Formats: sequence, C-alpha cells, structure tokens
Amino acid sequence: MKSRSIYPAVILASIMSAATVQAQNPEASGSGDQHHPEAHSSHDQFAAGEPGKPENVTHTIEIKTLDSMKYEPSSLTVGRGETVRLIVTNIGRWIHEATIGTVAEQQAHEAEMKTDPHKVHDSPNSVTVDPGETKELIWHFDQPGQFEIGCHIPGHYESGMVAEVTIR
Ligand SMILES: [Cu+2]
Repeated sequence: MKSRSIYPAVILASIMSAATVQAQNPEASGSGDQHHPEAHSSHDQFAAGEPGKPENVTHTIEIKTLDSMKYEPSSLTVGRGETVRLIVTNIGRWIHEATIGTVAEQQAHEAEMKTDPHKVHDSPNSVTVDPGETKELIWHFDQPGQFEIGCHIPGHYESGMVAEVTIR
C-alpha cells in the first residue's frame, strides 16, 4: 500500500518539468521580436537636453512649488549650452514634482502618471518634493527652443502647474 504513494510524486515531478519547458518557450519565441528593446531605449532620450554634471554647472536657478498650482518663477530663460542647477523647493503643504521636458514629453509623463499614480520616482529629468523639501536637478540644455517644467501629481498639470523654459 505504501509503495503507491510514489506514483503521485513521480507524476507531479513530470508535470512540473513539463511546466518548466512551457514557461521557457514563450521567452524563446519572443526573443525574435527586436521592437521592444528599441522602444525602451528611446524612452530614455530627452528632447530638452540631457542630464548634466555638477562640475559643468553654469547657472543656478531656484524654483518654488506652490499649492496654488504654480511655480515661482513661472518662466525661465537659459542660454543654449548651459548646464543649470535647478533647486526645487516645495513651500506648499501638498506634494509636488518638477519634470523638465518638451510639451510632448510632459503629455507622455502625464499619461504615465494617470495609469500609475504611484509612479512618483525621481529620474534624471524629474524630482518629487514633499512639503518643505528641497531637491536638485542638474540639466544640460543643448539646443534652443521652448520647454516646460511641469508637475504631474494628478490634476496639477491640468490645472496649469507649468513653468515655461526658453532656451536661446
Ligand atoms: Cu504640483
């Protein structure tokens, strides 16, 4: 009678090894698709410039986040090729953020935050500041144009929480 208990164990083992093979197959067939890695790497390109190095900073700008859904100042002008240290201080009582980007990048980030409101990680072009907190962004603006600093805490960008950045 006791010897029968061996069979379920053998069957279970063979089912598990079959499941392992099945789990590996989708990966093997998926490796032929080269589109996904490219889509990911292009996401990390920034049209407004690139992350800057502290030793290259040529211009320091302080900007405050306000609960009135504004930045102070609400517009900045920077010379082309400058590396800016942006010191972001939240003087309000709500959480805010500051994301540097083109209008298209702001809209993409806005859509991302709507899908996943908990996605408030700092990244090279974005900081999230709690009330009373100060954080820095160092950014190299390598081309002329009109960019934005936007707050993507849900509802804020829609309410006009944007600072215009002119690079000339
Ligand atoms: Cu905000």
